[in-house]
Amino acid sequence: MPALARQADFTVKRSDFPKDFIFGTSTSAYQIEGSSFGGCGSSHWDTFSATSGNVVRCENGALACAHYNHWESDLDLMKDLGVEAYRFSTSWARVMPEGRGAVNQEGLDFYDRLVDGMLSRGLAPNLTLYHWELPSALSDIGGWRNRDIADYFADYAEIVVKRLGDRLSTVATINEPWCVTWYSHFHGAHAPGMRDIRAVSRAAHIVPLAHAKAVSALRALGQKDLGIVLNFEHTSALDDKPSSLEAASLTEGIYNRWFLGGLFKGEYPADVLHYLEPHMPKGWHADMEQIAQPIDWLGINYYTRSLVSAGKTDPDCALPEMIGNKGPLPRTEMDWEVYPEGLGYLLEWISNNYTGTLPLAITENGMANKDAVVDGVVDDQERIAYLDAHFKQALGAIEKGVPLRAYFVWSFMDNFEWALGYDKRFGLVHVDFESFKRTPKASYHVLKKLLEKS
Ligand code: GCO
Repeated sequence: MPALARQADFTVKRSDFPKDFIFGTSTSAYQIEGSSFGGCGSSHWDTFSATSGNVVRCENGALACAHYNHWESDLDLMKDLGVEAYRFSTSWARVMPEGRGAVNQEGLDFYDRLVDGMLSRGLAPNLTLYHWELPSALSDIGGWRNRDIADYFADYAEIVVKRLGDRLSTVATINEPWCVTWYSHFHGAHAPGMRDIRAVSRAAHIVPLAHAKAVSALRALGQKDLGIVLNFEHTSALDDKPSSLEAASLTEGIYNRWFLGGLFKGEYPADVLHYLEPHMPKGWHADMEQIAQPIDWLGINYYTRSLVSAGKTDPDCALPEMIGNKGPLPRTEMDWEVYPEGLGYLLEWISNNYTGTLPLAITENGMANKDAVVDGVVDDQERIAYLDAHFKQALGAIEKGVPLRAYFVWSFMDNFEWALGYDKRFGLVHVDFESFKRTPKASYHVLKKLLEKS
């Protein structure tokens, strides 16, 4: 496998981007805050990670980066970096420890201070309402398989936005529905760790429904700039075999077309629906109009590509087996191939086929790297090369007329990388998970240079 490219500086310039283009960084609550602080309730990630075999060394988000206690200096570092915006999330389990009913005032007060802290440092707050901390009490009653959760989510969204909404630049309902549904209810890789066709079929409809109910509730409050964040992989067939082409097309349908179809066309793609419909909640058709109600922007998370071939499927399986393969490209610490062209392709494909003139934002892009502090320095030149190549793709898309408005690097700092625990470092800032010391990496310093107003 070829080595990752290394690069000491960016080749793109700030002035290559439109004047009002927004650069930001991104994090999520469970991955950084420390869920043991401040009266936060139990979430399905706390119990999933405590179950051996699910998360490396059973690591969890109890302490994470202790951002709950270090938020002021973290925001100072972000201000110093020179980004204009910060994409953060509120934890449902922190705001409502039982998922409904009582509010943990201490939790809401924390987010209130955090948002004020962003504004006083010139950082535009971009909120995500669900980045995966489903309260355990809601998991107990079926989580995303239970239609009632959609209403509870809308109630939670209202409570957060009533408190913070007057100061937010944008609000995203749900982060990465594919991960919330397929990765968590069919592949079993994320909480709640299920592998069940009925579970995923229900969740794949109830998650968009929850988004829609939250959008309706927030619109009624007069909240502006409402969106959702979807993740995409560039998907193609491993080879020319008809079975590979078929498997790639179905994978692409599940990953890239299902949620776009529901949200922007009011219909799920027929090739995927064929497999899911027998298990979907009764009366699902009636929800499609609400699911497809207009939103104000779409967030796109992009990291890598997938080369798909067909597996051996037994006749009684509900869904043919699809295998994701790696090609010959250099890979990050996640073992993900670096394929910047996929970002350019997807931006054009999404806007041409689904979103038209709707503003788009890259809400996550970045890489995990083998980063270590040596003599006080983290020389992550691989990350600089990775970001530079993806910035170029973003620029290319803008030149072709894609209404791309913002780019958020994942992530501001190293954090809890879900099932992979603390080994995978995605940050512009290195975190020592014992002392909680922060060390800006080389990528932070060159990004700061790029962002300096010239
Ligand atoms: C996701 C999440 C992030 C991850 C990041 C790297 O995409 O899984 O939004 O929480 O940490 O994507 O895997």
